[in-house]
Amino acid sequence: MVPVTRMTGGQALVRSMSREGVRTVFGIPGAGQYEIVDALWSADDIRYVSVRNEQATTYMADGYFRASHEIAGVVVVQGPGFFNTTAGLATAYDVSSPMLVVTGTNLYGHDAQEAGVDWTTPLTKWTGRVERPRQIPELVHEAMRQMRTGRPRPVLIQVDQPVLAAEDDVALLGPDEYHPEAPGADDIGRAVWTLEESTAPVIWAGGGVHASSASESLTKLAEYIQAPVVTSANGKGAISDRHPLSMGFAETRYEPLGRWLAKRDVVLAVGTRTPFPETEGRRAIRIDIDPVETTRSQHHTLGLTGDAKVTLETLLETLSRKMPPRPKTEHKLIAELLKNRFAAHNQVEPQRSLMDAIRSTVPDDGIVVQGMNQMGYYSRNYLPVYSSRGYMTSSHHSTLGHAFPVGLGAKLAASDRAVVVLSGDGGFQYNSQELATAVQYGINVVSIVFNDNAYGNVLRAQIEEFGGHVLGTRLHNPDFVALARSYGATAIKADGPEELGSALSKALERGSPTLIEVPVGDMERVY
Ligand SMILES: Cc1ncc(C[n+]2csc(CCOP(=O)(O)OP(=O)(O)O)c2C)c(N)n1
Ligand SMILES: [Mg+2]
Repeated sequence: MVPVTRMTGGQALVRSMSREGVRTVFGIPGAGQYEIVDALWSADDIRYVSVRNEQATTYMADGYFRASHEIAGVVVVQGPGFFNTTAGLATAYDVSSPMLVVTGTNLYGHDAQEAGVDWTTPLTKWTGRVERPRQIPELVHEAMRQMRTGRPRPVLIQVDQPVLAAEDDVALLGPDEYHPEAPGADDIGRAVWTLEESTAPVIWAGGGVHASSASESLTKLAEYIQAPVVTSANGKGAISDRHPLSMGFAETRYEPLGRWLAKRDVVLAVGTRTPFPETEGRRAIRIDIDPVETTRSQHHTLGLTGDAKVTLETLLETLSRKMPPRPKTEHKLIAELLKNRFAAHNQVEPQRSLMDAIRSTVPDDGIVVQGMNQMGYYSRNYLPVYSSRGYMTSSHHSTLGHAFPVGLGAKLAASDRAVVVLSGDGGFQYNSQELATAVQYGINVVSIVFNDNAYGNVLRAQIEEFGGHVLGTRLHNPDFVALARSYGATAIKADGPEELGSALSKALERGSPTLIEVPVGDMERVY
């Protein structure tokens, strides 16, 4: 028998979150959820981080999950509080980051509610409501199950204030253990056969590799079959870019890489939805936790629905009983291709020198967050990543403004890893107010703000593609160094790669929230 205790809905919610393993909650307190915040006040094992705009809550919970695999809570007031979270929620949905969002039910105003409108559906994997405190433990438990099984994505619980305030007999539950899903033996058999037959396989790794902690298993399989590995942007670090089989980001517009990829006879795609280019006679295997991805129609593709780590391990185990490891015949060829790709004459300045300064300063296990700015775009191709969960992007969502708060969340979850955010002046100002949060909670993220006083990408498009019709892209900016200092952060201006390297190195040593402003001019773009 589960013991029954008298408590309020607010207490039932917080105690359930605590029992289910939630250790951090992001939010802004307010009417409709006082009871939750009050219960958090007496919860010793949950840290409450209040931010300056709810927009940061979901970005932070996203970074928090990606760095640690731990699920954070987000508690926001209904209506505008919730609506402020939605860019982060949509991005988290897109990059498959789960988080437990809690708000009230009157989100839309009466008309919309009466019409049965539910705007949360496209933003969440699952939504639940409760009418009585005693239903809360079961609901939180189900929310965790939704996030810990299948494709991890945000979920939402809606609880009205009267339910939070009401007392009830509540039976608290504990966490469950969830076992990773594995594909059936037949599918494994078919995949093994395809890999055995292959003479030139390539592995295409995505963010799912990080989500299932499959980096080591992927590297082992790659070594056994001697398959070079390319990654999506979010998959960077799935195999260390120091590994002789790593081919880096799958930039097919770089022609030598595109041509090389076109000649591979089997593509083994792991945890990525990337629709790699199809070539005549080529076969593909797609491993994904989400059957939506494994059953997507693509020519000659075998879909394996399951957890990436378990599936890769089963594949290797089965394969190693059937064939010996393949000889290392391609290392030289790969090294040659990469040498050219990353050679100075094939890249642009000042991006290359600035990126080199960053890479040579950030430790191998550091986390770099890519903002939607010119240095960020450049990093997708040319920043080598040496560790799993060491590089974070907003993937297909291309969310300007996410980088700084994602970095804050990542640093909270992984305080022993250096976290460096690549921002532009435009993107940084979406959430610059969270410098206050960083200082208040001692979140020692280093933000590099590349300042061209413009929404530079868009400005360039206006100049190059729209006959110089410049509108809305030149920016009046604050003095970033003074702004950051006024919040109590450390701030410095760095002119050029050398100063950037030394400022970054000092910032990482010092370990305080830091902003480094790097003035830049117009930038060229390749890809
Ligand atoms: C939420 C959102 N709004 C708008 C855009 C369109 N957008 C993409 S990049 C960009 C400009 C970014 O400016 P900045 O951060 O200064 O970087 P820069 O391009 O100057 O390097 C804009 C407006 C977007 N991707 N996301
Ligand atoms: Mg800019």
